[in-house]
Amino acid sequence: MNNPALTPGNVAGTVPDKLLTLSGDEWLLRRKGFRKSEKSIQVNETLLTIGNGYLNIRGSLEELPPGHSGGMYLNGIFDKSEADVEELVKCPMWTDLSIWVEGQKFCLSSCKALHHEQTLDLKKGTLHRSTTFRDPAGKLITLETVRLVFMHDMHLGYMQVKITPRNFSGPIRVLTGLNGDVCNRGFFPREMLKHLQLERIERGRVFMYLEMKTRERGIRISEAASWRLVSPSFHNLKWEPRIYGEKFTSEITIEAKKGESYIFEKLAVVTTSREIKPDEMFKGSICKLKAFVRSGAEREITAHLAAWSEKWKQADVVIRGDEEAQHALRYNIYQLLINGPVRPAGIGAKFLSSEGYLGHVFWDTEIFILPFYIYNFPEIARNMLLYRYNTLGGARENARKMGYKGAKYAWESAVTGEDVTPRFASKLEKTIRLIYTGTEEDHIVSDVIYGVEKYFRVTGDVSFLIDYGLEMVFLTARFWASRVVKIGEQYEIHCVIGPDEFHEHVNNNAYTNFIVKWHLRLAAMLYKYMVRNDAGMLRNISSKIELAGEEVESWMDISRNLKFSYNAETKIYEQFDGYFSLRDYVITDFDRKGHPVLPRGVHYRNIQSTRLIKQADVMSMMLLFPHAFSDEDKMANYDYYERRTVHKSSLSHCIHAMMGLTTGRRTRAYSYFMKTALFDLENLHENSALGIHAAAVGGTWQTAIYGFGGFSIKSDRLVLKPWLPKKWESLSFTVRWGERAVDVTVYHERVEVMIRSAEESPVPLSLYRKTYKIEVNRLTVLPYCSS
Ligand code: IFM
Repeated sequence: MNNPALTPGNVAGTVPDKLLTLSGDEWLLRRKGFRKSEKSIQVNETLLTIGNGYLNIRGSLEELPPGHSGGMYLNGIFDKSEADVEELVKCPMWTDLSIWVEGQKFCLSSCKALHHEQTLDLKKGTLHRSTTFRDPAGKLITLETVRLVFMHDMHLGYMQVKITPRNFSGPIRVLTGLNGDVCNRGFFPREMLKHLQLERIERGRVFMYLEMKTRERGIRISEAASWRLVSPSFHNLKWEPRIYGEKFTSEITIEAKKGESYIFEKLAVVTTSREIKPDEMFKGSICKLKAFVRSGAEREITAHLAAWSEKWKQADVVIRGDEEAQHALRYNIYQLLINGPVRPAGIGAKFLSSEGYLGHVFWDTEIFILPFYIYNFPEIARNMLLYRYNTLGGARENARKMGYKGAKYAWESAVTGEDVTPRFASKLEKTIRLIYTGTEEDHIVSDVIYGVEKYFRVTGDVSFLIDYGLEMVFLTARFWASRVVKIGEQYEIHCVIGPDEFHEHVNNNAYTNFIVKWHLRLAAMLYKYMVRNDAGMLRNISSKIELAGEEVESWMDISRNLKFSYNAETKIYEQFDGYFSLRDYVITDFDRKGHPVLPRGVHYRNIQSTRLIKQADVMSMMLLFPHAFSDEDKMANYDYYERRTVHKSSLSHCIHAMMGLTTGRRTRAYSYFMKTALFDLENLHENSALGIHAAAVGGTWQTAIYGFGGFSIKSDRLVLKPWLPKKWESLSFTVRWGERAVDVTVYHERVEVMIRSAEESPVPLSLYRKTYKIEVNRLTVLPYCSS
């Protein structure tokens, strides 16, 4: 078949090289060489993920060598089918490509790589590959690819492929397509879970089209793509589109000349029936594709690069004097930039980088990830919180099922907000056992509200609070009022799991009790504020959820009288009832990677009978509520718990970094920061193959801004208490605070602050406890203090 799209004049030209050239080294993540091990292949795939928060694609090699775990994931597309619980669905792939010469596939597993490198350009959101293969017959081919999904138009994708035969001339077959024959990997080895079924597959003169739908909810996913040789142009090229079941393959055979390069382009459009009516999907996708083909990729790439440049202008954090830290921090910010939901949606604990944790949304989202968006892209933060509002129905169902009132946010959440925590998991002790986080790790309920309050405090988005936030705050407060038990004059919370998941079924976990205390007080205060200031609006909300003043009084009472175990002599908070009577061990040894080594006699099967903890727990409480604890308390608890923490969670290091900075344990703070920042880049827990640790990514940003930058906002005032490691020359960042933008640069001898604002009145700033009035729209230089 002749491909009319290939006729000269019918296609837009190739994209000018300058658009796709790589940025400077400091913006690149280079992965050189190829190792056949499944782990190594999959770690690269995770690290090299590209995306835009709507659709993200793992950085798989186009030929998908054995052991690969390639995948494209769309935010919010979940399905259960034969899986234990709903999981993020692996969607049809459009980036697969294979090259064949005389029956030999050019694949890194069967050919020798004379040179191989994949490079992620963090500044431009592009993934580049360059490989020179030698096949068993000695034929050399260089393959260069660039792929991206567009930041300014979430539905579009682009791939450029350049093939150069180095030492031969002759036919080369190049195949690519749309592959709906994809399965999730499941829980057990070699388990494959099919979540999609074919709805429509079609080819046109210039396009291929595939439409699949999720088996349970019937959400359709369509992909339309064009595939063409753009240089040199041939008049009579053999183009063979073929359909095999759920797979579309489009083959082009070129009569290649030695040393000549052949450039192909694939343009793709991905949509779902959430954005377009099912019966309009085909037409809509094809029209969009045709428009894309007509205007050519150059225009879209230019717009994409402009969108990336805007993102970085807002979000970049610059560390001078420490290249490793700078690079790692930028990588983490890149991850945040490619995962911000463009419509109301959650963010999973592995972002959209894999099926790890089944794509579920945890407390990681509000406590670790959300602050970056609040301070940089509040509209994205709003989308994340709207997801929680939209899942209130599921949260009410969770409470009802467990015999409670109000709304109980799910420990693991997907489409509806009903709890989707799997019943079994292979835990650290390497056995399959029941897990209780879904029924006991209830602090999530207040973690979500913590996110709501923080969002409101920083953005001042009153309409969000009135339209959505209050209902969330009140319904979840109602849950807690039905969840607590009254023992004498005190209230207690029984049978929970705190952030430290080694200890299950415990009573009065300090973190949980503290955040609940805060939450109930907040709910009561907001109610009272509304009574005074907007009684009409309050009436609407109250009648919707049948809320009366007496109920609110009980929240205040519970908040005042929740139990805490604090030893005034030692200043230590007991992590939960009975913790101090457990066997005591401290960590004294560390392995090569700096991980704590369990003391002799302790293993993951008996660790619950010791005081060793998995991750920051009391420390998290002190970090989230810094004003509630004295410096002495913080120091005493840091020193006590840090030695008993084994950091078996990626959420732990950043909390210790920030608490280390607060308590003056600065050297360790830096090393905790680097552990968080390099968590996936160095595959610290050897599980990055299963996806990016999103909480560590958010925690990296927080440690830079809150920790080293010492930045916070306290009602109407800006607070700065920066501290720079010796080798850092400076730290610069910009945050948004309501309508204002705040630029901060910290040097060893001065702190520069510029508040950009249309509102002209000066802003109070506390710097190391001294208060200044900062004139807006002018650079203010203040003294730095390192002690
Ligand atoms: O939410 C975390 C939890 O705190 C520790 N285990 C992993 C979860 C998902 O990241």
